Amino acid sequence: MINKHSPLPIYYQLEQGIKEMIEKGQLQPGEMIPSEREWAETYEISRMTVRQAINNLVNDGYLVRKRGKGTFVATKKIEQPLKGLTSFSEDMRARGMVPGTKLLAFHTIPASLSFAKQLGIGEGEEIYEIRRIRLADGLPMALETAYVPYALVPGLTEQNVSGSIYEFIEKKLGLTIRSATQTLEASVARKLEAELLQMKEGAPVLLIQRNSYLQTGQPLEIVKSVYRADRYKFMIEMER
Ligand code: 16G
Repeated sequence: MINKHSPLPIYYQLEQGIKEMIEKGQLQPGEMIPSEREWAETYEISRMTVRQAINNLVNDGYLVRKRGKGTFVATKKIEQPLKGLTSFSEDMRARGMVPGTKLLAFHTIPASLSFAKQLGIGEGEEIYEIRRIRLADGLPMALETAYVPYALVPGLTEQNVSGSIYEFIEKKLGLTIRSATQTLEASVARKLEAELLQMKEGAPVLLIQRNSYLQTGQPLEIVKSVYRADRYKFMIEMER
């Protein structure tokens, strides 16, 4: 794994080597990796070099450090294609995972001017504010806050929004969700977000905003989400 005559820095070679062991399954998610001392002795390199490689892998989300316990292989990130307009529940089920929801807030508020414009309604008209933690196999993945015009789905209940909103809108209300625009930006978890997503304050997150529309062209929702960057990566297919 380490070639001391290579022009590549040794920490980099070790980093790539460990990554390869993870990709090939020689090191499994949840498994504890050897200690710094063990790597250093096995490859006759300095502990400083080992530390640098491991730090990089921790920062990139391949490894996690647990204080007083050791360093472990991280759970593999969910690779989410940005292609079809799918719901969280559909995405998780397609991966053989069980989608879940923890409802944090569900009420109506008057639309601000900005929300009203985006939702094609008048300022001050009622909109639902639905705040949910989305879970996959019981683990928190994202924090979502959705804004939906009240007049569009007047009968929404706590029970409906605790399951799949898209399923309710399409199967129960017979509306067709047609298109969406989505933006994605990097940020860090604030205190409350970190608590809700069970991560450290300041850890990297992805902020996603989706505005989706019905077949009629009517805006359906504005959803602002905070995704754990250690659990997700997004994939875009391109053609030229
Ligand atoms: C996804 C959508 C969100 C939508 C939700 C419906 C993103 C970034 N967001 O999480 O806009 O409201 O799915 O999921 O993909 P549900 O049908 O499971 O409630």
